[in-house]
Amino acid sequence: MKKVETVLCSSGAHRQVRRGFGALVFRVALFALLSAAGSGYVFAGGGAEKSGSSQTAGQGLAGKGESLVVFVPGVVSGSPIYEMLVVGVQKAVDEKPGSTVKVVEGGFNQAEWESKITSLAASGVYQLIISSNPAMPAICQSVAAKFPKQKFLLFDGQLEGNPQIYTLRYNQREQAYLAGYIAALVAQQAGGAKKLGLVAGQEYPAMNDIILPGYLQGAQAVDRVFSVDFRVVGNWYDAGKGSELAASMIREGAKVILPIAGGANQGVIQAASDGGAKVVWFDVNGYGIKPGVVVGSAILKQDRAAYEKTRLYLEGKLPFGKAELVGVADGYVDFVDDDPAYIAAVSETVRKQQAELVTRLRKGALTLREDGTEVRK
Ligand code: RBF
Repeated sequence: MKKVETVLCSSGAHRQVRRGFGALVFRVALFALLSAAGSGYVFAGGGAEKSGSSQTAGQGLAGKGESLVVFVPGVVSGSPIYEMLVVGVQKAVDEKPGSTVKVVEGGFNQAEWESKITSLAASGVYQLIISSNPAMPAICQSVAAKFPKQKFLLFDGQLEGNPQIYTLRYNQREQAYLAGYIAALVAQQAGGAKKLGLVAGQEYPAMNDIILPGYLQGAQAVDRVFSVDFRVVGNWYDAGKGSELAASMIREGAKVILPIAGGANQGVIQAASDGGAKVVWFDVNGYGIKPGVVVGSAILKQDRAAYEKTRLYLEGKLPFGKAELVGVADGYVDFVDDDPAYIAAVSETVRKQQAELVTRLRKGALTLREDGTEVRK
């Protein structure tokens, strides 16, 4: 395990990290889906309910098909990882006549998620509850114990050995490494301080142990001198706070910033645009959001995974009890290098260097374990 030193600054939400040795298209598709006939969409967080007419409770119980529910731990809008989840599940359901899906937004109060999932399970309506984020396996495990027939399909989290739960998570060490590598190459070419930024919605084990160190590791593979200024918004929606944190980082020398903060990402991109800094996007292709400012997109294929695993479930073949991990070589994590806005924003020299890394990862010539160990073939 590689060593990561952290220095807490006065704000408590501001860290310098240095290792010593060492989509727009989606939104359109999503809203088309959600407004299409047959899409139930319930805002459990805000209280407003817009459930679709054809997604009625009880459907599926009479052998007509399966009733599924997507529980979004937060809100869909502004969080590409959730947008992809909804799109993928909906596609699988659309292909299976008689099956239905309802999307429930759990809202930002994390303390309410377990009781909301409990209500969904207690209703007895949904054969499968689908969700996504690293906090969900523990919550669903506790609900599963009370409802032994309830099944769960969970992404972006891990739990093995519970016969009611299947999980799939992504190799975010590789995803973050790709982000750190392009960020450092771009910063290096810009000259000045070898300093990057990362703005997170909150701290959680996957962030602290995998994403942040992976980002730093990728940057230091370019030059060991690189450091990462890590700051935390404290929620997944506050664009004003995101902008404030990013502006402060830029004043202190950060050249490229990686925002992983849901709706707060918009503030980061605005501050970068105003302050002459660049942004690397995470989870989906972000080049179109601010062409010229977004210089990299390290993506997850959560739409693909959600489609495939929901389909597998509908075919009766989802291996409950298992926990899968997928990375670049498996085709579920990648770097978007063929977008015209990437080609226009980043010099050929830098693109060539990034391409070498991307190719090695895609071919499996290089893989990164989650603890950061590099495996070369
Ligand atoms: N990512 C988002 O984009 N939006 C969210 O609302 C969001 N909420 C999260 C809540 C918790 C409790 C945790 C642990 C993570 C959350 N994430 C969210 C981060 C997400 O799981 C993932 O790490 C990032 O999207 C990077 O792939």
